[in-house]
Amino acid sequence: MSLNAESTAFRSALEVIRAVEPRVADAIGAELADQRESLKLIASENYASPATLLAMGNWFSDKYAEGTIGRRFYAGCQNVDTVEALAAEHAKELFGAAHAYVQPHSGIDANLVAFWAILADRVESPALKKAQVRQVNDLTEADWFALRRELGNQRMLGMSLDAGGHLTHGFRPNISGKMFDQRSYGTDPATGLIDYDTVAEAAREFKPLILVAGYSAYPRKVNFRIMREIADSVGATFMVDMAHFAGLVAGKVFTGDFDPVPHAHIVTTTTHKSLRGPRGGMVLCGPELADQVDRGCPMVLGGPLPHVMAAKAVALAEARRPDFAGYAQRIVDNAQALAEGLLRRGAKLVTGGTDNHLVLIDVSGYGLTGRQAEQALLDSGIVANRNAVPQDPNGAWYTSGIRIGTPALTTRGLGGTEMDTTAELIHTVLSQTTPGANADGTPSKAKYALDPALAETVSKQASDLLTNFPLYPAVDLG
Ligand code: DSN
Repeated sequence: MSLNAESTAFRSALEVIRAVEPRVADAIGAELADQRESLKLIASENYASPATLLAMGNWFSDKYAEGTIGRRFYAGCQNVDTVEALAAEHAKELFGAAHAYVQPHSGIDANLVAFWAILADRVESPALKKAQVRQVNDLTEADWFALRRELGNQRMLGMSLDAGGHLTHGFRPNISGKMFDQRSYGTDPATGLIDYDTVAEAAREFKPLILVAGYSAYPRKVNFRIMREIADSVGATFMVDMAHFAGLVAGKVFTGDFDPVPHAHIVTTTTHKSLRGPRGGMVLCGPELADQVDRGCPMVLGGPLPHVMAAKAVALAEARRPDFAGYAQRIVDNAQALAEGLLRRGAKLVTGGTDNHLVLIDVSGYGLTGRQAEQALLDSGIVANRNAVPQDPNGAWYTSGIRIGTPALTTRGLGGTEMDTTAELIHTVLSQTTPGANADGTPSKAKYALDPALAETVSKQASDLLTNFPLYPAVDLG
């Protein structure tokens, strides 16, 4: 029997790797087996296409290409220029953006590039201006001191971590919460929704340089038109981190007021979540910030990863195909089916449902912490992660929530019926798990009890659910 192209490619790659370090080849094979068998509900994960994966395993990895197209610090970058230009072109077309910078290695890197660009563009600092026009040798020590003082302490207003914001949006333990004078906006305690009047009031009082919107764990749409009006009313630069929902923007599920690209001054994203590309980041902006954004490497980033830029070009080309819109819509349909299935069984959901790709279960309704619930689900073959809920009494480590998302299972082809079964499995595990106690009898936030036989039954049901939806069906490793 002749093998298809994907099987041949991956088998050959593993054979070559195995000849050098068989344990790495084994681990790669084991990872595929594990991913095939588990019910992956991590809202930020997905399965990139074989073409995207294969675009990363090649000699582009050997090339240094600091700088950007037309402004490289290394010679011989003509082929890197080709893939970088292709990725940027696809990104601009896909999102309707004037400029795309495809070098960031991750979402955090993309956000740091955006912060730099905004600071460089907006901060009134004569020393910075001098440094910008490359008169760095003319700067005195006093200039450098002034520059550091003026660049630091700028104001950022972002969504708080427990309301669903990302740690890079000013969360104190992150660098963003240390380099910026930060304030955060939360959600309405009664509804769990963003209250735009409260955001506007916070912006009026605080007068941030940067207003950040975007989230990792907010299960609703954000009205970016209103957020831009708020930013404009206080002279802030409006930045959107669309890492989680970039696939929904690409697939035109989020349009009009809910598409960040026409409303934000600058948009950052990862490429590996709902967008279904390689692990990496990206920045989109208008012409006014483009020059500063393009200085991302080596200003902020280490050398670009040309092999990942090649894979970004492939994945973005895939996202421009007509079928990607159907995929994006199915992500949301599945999340809503999952939410309805959970609600029907009595689960408590933050905001009472979802209109994006994720659902946030408040597991205090089951008498559990997020950590206990996460582990009990894992024991039962269900991979999801714990997450804070608004005003979480258990903090960001133990948490009171479980975040589940549908991009990955939707890629496998699961639909509404399977989402209902998934809701049943999750509810069964959470309702049968009981919190444990410490040795001194005090309640533990980590220990729990779950009948191993039940965990095994649910694991079997979870894996049965996947049998009709093979992962990478064209890839047979033998
Ligand atoms: N770690 C990503 C997530 O899971 O949401 C965000 O950085």
